[in-house]
Amino acid sequence: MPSTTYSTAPYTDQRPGTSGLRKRVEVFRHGNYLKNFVQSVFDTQTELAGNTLVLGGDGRFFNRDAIQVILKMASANGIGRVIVGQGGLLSTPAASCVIRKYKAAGGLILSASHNPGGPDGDFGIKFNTANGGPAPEKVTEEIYARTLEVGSYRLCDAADVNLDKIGEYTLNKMPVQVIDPVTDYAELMVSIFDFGAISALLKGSFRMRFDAMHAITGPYAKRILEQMLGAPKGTVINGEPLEDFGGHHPDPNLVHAAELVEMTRGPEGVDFAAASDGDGDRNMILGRDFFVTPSDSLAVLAANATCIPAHRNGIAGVARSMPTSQAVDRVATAFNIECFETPTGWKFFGNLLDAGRITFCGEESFGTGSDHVREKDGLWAVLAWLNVLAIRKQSVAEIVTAHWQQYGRNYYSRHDYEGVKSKAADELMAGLRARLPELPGTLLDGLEVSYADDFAYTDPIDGSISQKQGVRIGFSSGSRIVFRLSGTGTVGATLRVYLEAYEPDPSQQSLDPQVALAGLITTANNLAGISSITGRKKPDVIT
Ligand code: VG1
Ligand code: CO
Repeated sequence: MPSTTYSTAPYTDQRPGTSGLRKRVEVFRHGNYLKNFVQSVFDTQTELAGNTLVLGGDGRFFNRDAIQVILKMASANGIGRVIVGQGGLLSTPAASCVIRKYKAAGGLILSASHNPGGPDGDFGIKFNTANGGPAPEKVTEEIYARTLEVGSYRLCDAADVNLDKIGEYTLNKMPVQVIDPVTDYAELMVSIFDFGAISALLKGSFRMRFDAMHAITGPYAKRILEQMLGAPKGTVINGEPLEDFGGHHPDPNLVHAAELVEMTRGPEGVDFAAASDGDGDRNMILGRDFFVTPSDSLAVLAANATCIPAHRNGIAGVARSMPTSQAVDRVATAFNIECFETPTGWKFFGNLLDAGRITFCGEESFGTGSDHVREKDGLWAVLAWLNVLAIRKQSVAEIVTAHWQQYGRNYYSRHDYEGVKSKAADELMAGLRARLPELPGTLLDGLEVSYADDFAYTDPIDGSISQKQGVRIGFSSGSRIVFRLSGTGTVGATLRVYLEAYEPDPSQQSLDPQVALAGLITTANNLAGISSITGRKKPDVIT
């Protein structure tokens, strides 16, 4: 089984976005698209040679084919050993856990997260470093630079590895270990949470549903919630991973998980419901007739961290991505712990977590996590909520409304305009950027602008600088409007408008967010000229 070097022509469109390289499946399947990228990872990440690589994906269409190709390339490139999840499966947080536990030099995770799958859907690949987290910008830029010049790739002509059977294999002398994708992750969860208290809750009259959306978390949720914690069978719905996610967007929000939301409605509604996305790193939390925004979820978990055994003595600090609401900032102030504002994308939390400066972090985009791994973690968030519910013995709505009464409520919403023409989106952002210097001190629809900038971040640990991370307009009332373009889409551009208003008065905290934010929404539209530039009258998705 010789390894052969094949010549190939580089691609010019392989720059990783917010979370790895993401394209239509047909792009990945065509020519050497996948191979050129993987070879660029092996060429630049030289620590992988002779060391362990973790490999797995969310099970979407093309996952298995891609894994076989990567295994043969790993062997030909001198990788020491590959640990791969059975069936080619590993959720993103589980991959992070496995990289850390087995001291791998890195990992390749195959997923396009919450984007649809299937032959006409999306595919993606992401490189994680030895800390288990998404590669920092410096590393993704190295890989990208290599994709522009890579002229050959190496592959060993061997038979496919049997991914379905747990065990040890060799591929042209390289050991391949097919592991159970759930066991290591489940053990980690046991070491963090109060499984006794959660189990007692789930075996009582409390009713919950977990929607795996036919994506990767099905096997994880069934094992942990139903088998280990004793939740009734049927607690996990849509638990069978499917290559096309049943034709749906595996995106846990009010729009795409509408069936689950319905189960929480009315007096017969369940007490608690949650969902996760394609690769298992996102989460949506619902109580009966109650939606917890991801920003509030982070704040509430931070405020209640000591309910969780691993955090009995408190947390070191918190971080949130810039567009995430400032609810957690108020908790940090009250607890006198550090709070960081980072650019969008989990990679920016890595250094802070590694340095022990933060314990919890989160994003408005249904991402919450802690220092247990270096990715956001959907099931972790679900278990964290269950742990808090089990200890506080109150409903989700009671806990969140009490939180607002204590800290004030940050009304929050994100409006997405999808599939906008790239030229129009760029024009809109450029127009906003040009106006930034003149805005501070002026009135916009009667609101005084206190600051207006294009968010730049200096990493407090390694000093690296990331610029142009989104336009922020802050008002003296504490309200905020943020504009940025998505870095994960595959068709045209997606404009995201983030709206936030602070309400300290408990008698004013029960409005529909779209009503509470109506004035800001109009201001945002007028300021950016959204309808005139994009031709859109309303957003495609409101979360
Ligand atoms: C989106 C979210 C961002 C998240 C990223 C990856 O990025 O806004 O908060 O980190 O997806 O999530 P963007 O650039 O499209 O706004 V996942 O679940 O795809 O790993
Ligand atoms: Co995801």
